[in-house]
Amino acid sequence: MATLAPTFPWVKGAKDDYRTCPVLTLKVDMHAERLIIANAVMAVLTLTIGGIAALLIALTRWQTFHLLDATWFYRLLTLHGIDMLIAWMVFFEIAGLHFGSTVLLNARHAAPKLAWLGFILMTIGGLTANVVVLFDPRNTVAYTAYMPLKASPVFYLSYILFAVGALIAVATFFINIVVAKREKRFEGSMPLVAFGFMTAAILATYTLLQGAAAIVPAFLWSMGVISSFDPGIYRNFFWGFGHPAQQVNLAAMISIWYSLAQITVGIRPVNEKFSRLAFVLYLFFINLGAAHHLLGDPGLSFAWKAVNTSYAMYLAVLGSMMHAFSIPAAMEVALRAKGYRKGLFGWLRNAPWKEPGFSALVISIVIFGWVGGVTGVVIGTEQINMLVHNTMRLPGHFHATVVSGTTTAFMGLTYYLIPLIFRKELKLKKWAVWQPYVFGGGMLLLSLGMITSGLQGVSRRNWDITFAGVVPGTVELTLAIFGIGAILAVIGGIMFVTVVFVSVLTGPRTEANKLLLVSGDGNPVLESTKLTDHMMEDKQNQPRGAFVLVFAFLVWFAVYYFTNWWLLGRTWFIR
Ligand code: HEM
Ligand SMILES: [Cu+2]
Repeated sequence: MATLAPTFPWVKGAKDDYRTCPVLTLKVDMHAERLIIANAVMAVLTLTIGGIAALLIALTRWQTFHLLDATWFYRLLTLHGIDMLIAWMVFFEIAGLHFGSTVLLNARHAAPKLAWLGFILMTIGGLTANVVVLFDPRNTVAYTAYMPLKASPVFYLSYILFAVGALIAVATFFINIVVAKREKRFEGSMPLVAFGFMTAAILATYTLLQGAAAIVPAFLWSMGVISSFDPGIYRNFFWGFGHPAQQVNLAAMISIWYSLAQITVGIRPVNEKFSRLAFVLYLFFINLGAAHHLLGDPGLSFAWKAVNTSYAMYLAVLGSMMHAFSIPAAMEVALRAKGYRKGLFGWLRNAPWKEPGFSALVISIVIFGWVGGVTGVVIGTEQINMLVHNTMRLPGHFHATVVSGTTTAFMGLTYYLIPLIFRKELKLKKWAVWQPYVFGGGMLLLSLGMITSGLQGVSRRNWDITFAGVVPGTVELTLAIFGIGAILAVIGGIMFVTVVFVSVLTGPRTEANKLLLVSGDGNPVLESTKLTDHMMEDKQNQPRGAFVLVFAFLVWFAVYYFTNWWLLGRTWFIR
């Protein structure tokens, strides 16, 4: 970064266009700052609405309470899917893209007007979707809106507005990168975290275009302009959007893993090329995964399904495993370099467990990989999918990935955005220390409860499971585990939202003066633990513990995978 121009080209004389963050020692463009704040606020707001719906639908699926009637259950299920999976995730990611293409590159926001247009369209689209789902009974179609379920035209229009807004915002990411390169804000390849966000942005672009190919015809059909549209084609395009959208979440989450590991233990990636390659694998292979949503569909051949959901698809899984080794390994090296070298896991015992960014990171990695990743590969395998299709194992899987994994990581990062970008002191620090544990612990119970209920045949998206007669006692138990987990997770969610809003809405604006929130000696960690090449290569600092953990993971993976084949074998008795 030595040859950087001293100031932004356009700020000559104008003082209020950027500030220099004393902690990151990076320039923060004020347009970018306001955009990040606006998107983050909308993200937390939609998370709050989605969370209220979460509690109510969870207390309905927990058969002992069975709180809502059918209409309200499906209405709030729809709302929950939209606000959580679409609004909370995408608003937060757009905030991340604005951050990654400006602050991280020490560059300006080159297209703020366009970015605001994107934000406004997303906000109108998101709020409209909420209103029409709550007040128009035609729109209880779940967030997937599978044809031939017919929602009102405004429902589809709200999706289109949101998606166009998101596309515009993503376009500004690319504009920023090109301008930053031209203005020589960075040299050579961009920093790893920004590179990860770029992966997310590329995925987002074709994801949103495929979404349009599903939603636009559905919109026309709902208005009566076209008389029919093949539900199979709709599903194909819908998942061409819905599945890669999860990979946008994944790429964003992993970029945030690298940031949190850098912030909290000062890592340096053990091998940057290796990490970049892992991101590139997503770009090329993850789209194939979309086919795993169609495994129960008629009309597609076995061979088509099997090819698309395995082989090349596993190259994308390989990408995740590369990151899942590379980050813990880098954390181990960094902590060993600080002197925590005792035994295999001394580094882990001495890690900053009270720092919310660190605990959120570890919880996110562990539940994402050990629960979400492993169950996902099983669900996505053509043959064993038959054991699982449309049971509670599905939401069990993705509450481990997109919630315990992505949402926890986003929450962890938010704690640092408050001092660095909102420029507010973090309030209720004790709550923040506990929050990742309460949320993560609750989510783990919820996922395991859903997975074990699904194993016994409880279906997903089902208002009442008693219609078929008796419910076995073990289902009552697993649903209770799920329900208790849900309550804990909601408490964790309330803690998060409270910390954010109390911090942001009270107290004066102040420049941050340190990076760590609760642990550490107040020195910016990035400075105090700059890892030298010598430290990285020191034999004593090699990541032996992380290696053992990864090996244990692979064993668990194999056990779970083959157990499912064994279970499948037991469903037929061939004599
Ligand atoms: C306190 C936190 C949460 C709780 C208690 C919770 C609970 C639930 C429950 C009970 C269901 C219905 C399952 C079924 O009947 O099939 C559900 C569905 C779902 N949840 Fe969550 N959830 C939480 C957070 C989240 C978050 C943060 C996301 C996304 C980032 C998310 C994404 C989804 C999705 C996509 C569905 C499927 C909706 C559908 O089938 O249409 N959830 N959740
Ligand atoms: Cu998928």
